[in-house]
Amino acid sequence: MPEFLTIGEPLVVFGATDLDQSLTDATHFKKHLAGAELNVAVGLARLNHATQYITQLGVDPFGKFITKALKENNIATDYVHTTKDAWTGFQLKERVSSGDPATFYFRKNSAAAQMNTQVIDEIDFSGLKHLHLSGIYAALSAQSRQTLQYLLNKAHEHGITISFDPNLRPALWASRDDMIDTLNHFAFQADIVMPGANEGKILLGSNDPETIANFYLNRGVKLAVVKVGTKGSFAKNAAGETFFVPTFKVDHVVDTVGAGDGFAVGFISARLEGLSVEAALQRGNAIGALAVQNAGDSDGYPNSEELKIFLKS
Ligand code: KDG
Repeated sequence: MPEFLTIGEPLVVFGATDLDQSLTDATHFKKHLAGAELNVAVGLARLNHATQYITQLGVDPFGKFITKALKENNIATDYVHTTKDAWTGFQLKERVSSGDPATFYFRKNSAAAQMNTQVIDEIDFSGLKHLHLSGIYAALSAQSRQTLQYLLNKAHEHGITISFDPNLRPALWASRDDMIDTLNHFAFQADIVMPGANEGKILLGSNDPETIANFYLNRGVKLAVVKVGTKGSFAKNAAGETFFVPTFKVDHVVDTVGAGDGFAVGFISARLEGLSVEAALQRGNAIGALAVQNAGDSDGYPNSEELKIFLKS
């Protein structure tokens, strides 16, 4: 019976294989699976957590590629819809020797952006323990924001814990103010909020982990988890306890995209398994470190055995 649920827009990403070439100049690309919430679903399923994913695909080769990948990754497809009226989104991604790669989206008015609240009405919430949401789905359309709010309300009614990763993507928003207001509006309704410290700078004007945590804890969030770049991860709970776990050293970073979602996989899966906040931060850091050593967003996410070996080493 599924215990983990998420909603979002899956993407196909064409990652350039030409190093340090702009998207204009790169000529070779490799196809991977992407989409922040889908990354989290892939990671949870790989760690044997029964996972449901709500989305909508176009009737096109990208949609078929994603459906195949969902099945290969043991993600339930009961709530994966299709429409003939819109395409599945995709994006291009640079390959860079340092820093974050530039990306370019082809996703406006995509199939996933057009899901409405009816898709939520068909969900069987029995047995579900955790819902993970991200600000990317909130950025897609007025309809996606309405659907997200409806899902949040239903999850609250059913007593399911909710995590929210703001996942700031300014390119998807009409304005910076709209982005900040909407993301904080959703964040305040979650049990666990997990921004990056640099996102805190934009969302509330500070990149100090404890200031960020206090901002959300003072507004009803139970646990604030802050990813502090290459340093580690910090958490503070409503009782005022603080935790910090440093990151694992990575010798060769291939691609930073997907590391934040990998962190979410580690943190959420550990909490679902009853581990402490500290152990959850450590597992989050571990999967983030594994993620950056591979080109695809989720290609480096481990199964239970691989995770055990990495943590031992
Ligand atoms: O977090 C990784 C995502 O950025 C990537 O998979 C693509 O969902 C995506 C987005 O909208 O940026």
